[in-house]
Amino acid sequence: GPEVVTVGESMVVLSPDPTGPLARADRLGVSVGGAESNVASALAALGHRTAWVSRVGDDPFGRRVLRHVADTGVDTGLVAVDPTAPTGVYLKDPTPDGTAVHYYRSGSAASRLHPGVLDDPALAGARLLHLSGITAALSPSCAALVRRAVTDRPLPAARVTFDVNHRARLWPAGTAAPVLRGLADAADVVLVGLDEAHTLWGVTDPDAVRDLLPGPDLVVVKDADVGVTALPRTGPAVFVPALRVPVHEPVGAGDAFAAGCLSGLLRGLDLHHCLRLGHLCAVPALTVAGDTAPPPGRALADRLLALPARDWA
Ligand code: KDG
Repeated sequence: GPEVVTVGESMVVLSPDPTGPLARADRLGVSVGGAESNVASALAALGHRTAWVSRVGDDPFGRRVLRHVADTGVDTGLVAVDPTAPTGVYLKDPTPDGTAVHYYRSGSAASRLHPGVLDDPALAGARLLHLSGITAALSPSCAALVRRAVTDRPLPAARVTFDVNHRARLWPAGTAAPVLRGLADAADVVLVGLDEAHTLWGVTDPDAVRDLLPGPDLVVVKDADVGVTALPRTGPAVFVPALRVPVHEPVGAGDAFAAGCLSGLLRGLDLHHCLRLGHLCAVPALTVAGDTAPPPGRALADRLLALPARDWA
């Protein structure tokens, strides 16, 4: 069985090619995106046996999503194909102020994911179950799935990791705030952006995030191009500055960071090196237009991980 299981919706992504405002685009490039399959792909590239649990429509975009994720080395054997609901789609609208997204996903096949999808015996031995707050916004059955995963622990041996991933286009902050806080507090490891923690909960520094979320063993607070702070339940907080790279488009970088950080936890690295591995994995995703880019290979990553702290960033 897999070492890591991720659950969530993935979609076909349509983005103007060449890049520019969607309203004036003549051609759209086609790719695949979805926070939890992005994490799964990066973890597979880092050498972890990883399964992605989801649902797609019985349609060309569903086949495209399945083929893309399987080609990254992720086990897609537990992705259901739904003959009566479509695969979701999202469009990117790159503007000078950043990239906006437009979703065509309500009523999608993945919105019919439900709490029973984690009951397959093939998953029972997994060490890590990764979820995000996106799924909680998709439908009542998806919300119940995330709630059950963090509270009932259907994969008994798995640490539950939760990326807050507030998507304002799916639900307003006022609605999302208490739900995401409850889910995050019930997880073992939480990843959250300081910007989204501020939008959701009004907090402005990592310690305040930790005070709001006393439950997890570890809370990882990401502050964009500044750096990331890991706040364990016991022991001191650890900060690692971000690497300075030319950012092409940040969508997907959070997923790559999560994968690196989780890989470090699975490998038993200390928190400083877990955060470094997260940053290293985020670099390729930051510097390409697509949502995903393969992380650095193991040999290069291990050399960069071994740099003395003064040579980092
Ligand atoms: O983290 C990147 C994701 O947001 C993107 O790939 C699409 O899953 C997605 C979503 O729901 O926004």
